[in-house]
Amino acid sequence: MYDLEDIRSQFPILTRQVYGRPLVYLDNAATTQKPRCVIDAISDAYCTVNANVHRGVHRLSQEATALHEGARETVRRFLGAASTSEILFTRGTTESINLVACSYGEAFLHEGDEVIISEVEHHSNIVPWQLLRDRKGIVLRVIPVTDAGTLDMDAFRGLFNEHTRLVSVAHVSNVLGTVNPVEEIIREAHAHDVPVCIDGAQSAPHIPVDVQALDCDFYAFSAHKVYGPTGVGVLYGKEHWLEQMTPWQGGGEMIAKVTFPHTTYNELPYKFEAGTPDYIGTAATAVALDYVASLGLEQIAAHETSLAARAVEGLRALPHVILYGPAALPGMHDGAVVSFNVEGIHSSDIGTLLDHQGVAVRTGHHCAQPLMDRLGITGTVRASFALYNTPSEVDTFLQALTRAIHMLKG
Ligand code: 7TS
Repeated sequence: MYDLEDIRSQFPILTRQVYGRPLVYLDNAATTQKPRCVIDAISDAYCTVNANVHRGVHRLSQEATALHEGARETVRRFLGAASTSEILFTRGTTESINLVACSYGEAFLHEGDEVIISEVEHHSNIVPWQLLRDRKGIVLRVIPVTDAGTLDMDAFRGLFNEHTRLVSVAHVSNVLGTVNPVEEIIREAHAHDVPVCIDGAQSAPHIPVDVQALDCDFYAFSAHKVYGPTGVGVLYGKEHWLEQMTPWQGGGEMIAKVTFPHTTYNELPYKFEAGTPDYIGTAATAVALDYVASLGLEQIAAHETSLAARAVEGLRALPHVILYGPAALPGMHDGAVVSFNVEGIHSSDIGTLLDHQGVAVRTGHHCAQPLMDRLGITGTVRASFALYNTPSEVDTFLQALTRAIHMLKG
């Protein structure tokens, strides 16, 4: 039973007011709010077990290590990975993708080799590959987006050649909410012996993911978008690849033996985790993932999708509103994100008028400028839903938007 009132009571921030009105937080694709159990986990860890991990003979360090490594096991379970040696902790999706670009890039990519990305990508799945292009002379190939906001799969199939070495694509678009057909993408890429990296920043909070069933080679997500703390990310990588990849950062933890002439590296996953990890953050991440699992990602997704459908229905009925992506088509998409504009009005003007009515949305290019170029716009207003949002909040958002449109368009 999905008890919204009980769920909301666990998120302290949801009781606050903005400009004298109850906060309606619809910027969840940027970051989610935190339940009390996650906030308490951070405070409890600092109050009771704080000590550096992996290196202390003393009791506190052992307990902190157990929490940190226990969190790795929780992430392994959350993703359905075969082993904790395939679960690397990072600072976020961005760092996870940079790790793949640097370490996989160093080991496997040479001048003239090709990496396939797509036109819907967040900048964090574009720029790391451009940096690699500038270092190594690789070539980027881009899957075009159709007018419906979906990936052009025929064009995708046509991008493969003997130089293709990696496909790196978003599971869910942070702008359009489109769920990309990653199963098909992975099947196609593997048929060409090409591994696939999935940017799961927007799917981890919304879609149950089993990396073994998906058979992806890498999968990246951020804890802060799954009700966990900021500053913690995850990279899942198949052991087969991770074993062959070189570390991208050097320091403590990632070594087996250091001498001036030569250093050998630690075993997985530590080889890729230089320096003191955010063990307080990983402990809180585990609490967040357990919280999500206790509610059930299927139920969460069904709830969020129904909120998005309600929003789309309301938006369609409003004058001057232009919807983007699958939301613009009859039938509904299954994401938790809706992007739109009001004819002739800058997205930030709408965002400001909504904010003054207590409704938090994101406006602008959403770190996806190439997609904006494709759509021929500079930005959108984006409402994105989470497990604690309510149908009545959607209605408040629609009423606030109606008022904003009335003010701006008369
Ligand atoms: N990939 C996608 C698809 C994202 O949506 C984001 C963040 C990232 C990568 C980067 O995640 P980070 O945690 O490393 O920053 N997306 C957004 C957004 O849509 N609004 O703010 C951040």
